[in-house]
Amino acid sequence: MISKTMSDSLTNHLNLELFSANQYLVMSSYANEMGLKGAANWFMVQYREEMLHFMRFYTYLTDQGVVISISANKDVPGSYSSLLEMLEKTLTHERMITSCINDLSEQAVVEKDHATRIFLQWFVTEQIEEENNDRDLIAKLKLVGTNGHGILMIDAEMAQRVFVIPPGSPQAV
Ligand code: OFO
Repeated sequence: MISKTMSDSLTNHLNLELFSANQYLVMSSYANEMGLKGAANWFMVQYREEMLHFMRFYTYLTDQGVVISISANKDVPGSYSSLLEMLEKTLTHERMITSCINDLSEQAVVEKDHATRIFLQWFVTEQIEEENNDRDLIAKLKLVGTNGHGILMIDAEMAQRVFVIPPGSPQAV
């Protein structure tokens, strides 16, 4: 049993995960256009991870008997001056997501909704890794500045990222 306020909050967040996915899909396309195939791969993997996050919320809500609603997608930003800018925007966005997950967890505690609190635990941990990945790349990009060779080395590192479906994940990603 899940309250209406909790299911509304989770549905809002489900839509945010979809927005995240779309944002990273556009960034992948943008990086590709900049000639940064490794970064394009990195953002494509990020897109697929966000779709997995979306599906986690979808599955949890439907298992709880909630019919989900998808909000009209707000426009996804589509113009960036550099890879550094894309990653700085990514980190800012992920910090906002972390804050939303914390608010949802707090709401679950207040409502004594332990099923939702446990469901959200995976995301609490996941956000640490997400922010850490972004910070690491930003630090490296700041070190190389506008040096093309340095940026291409980071691009080559970003090419190594592989999409891995964590155990227990929902289907359909
Ligand atoms: Fe990028 O994080 Fe989803 O939750």
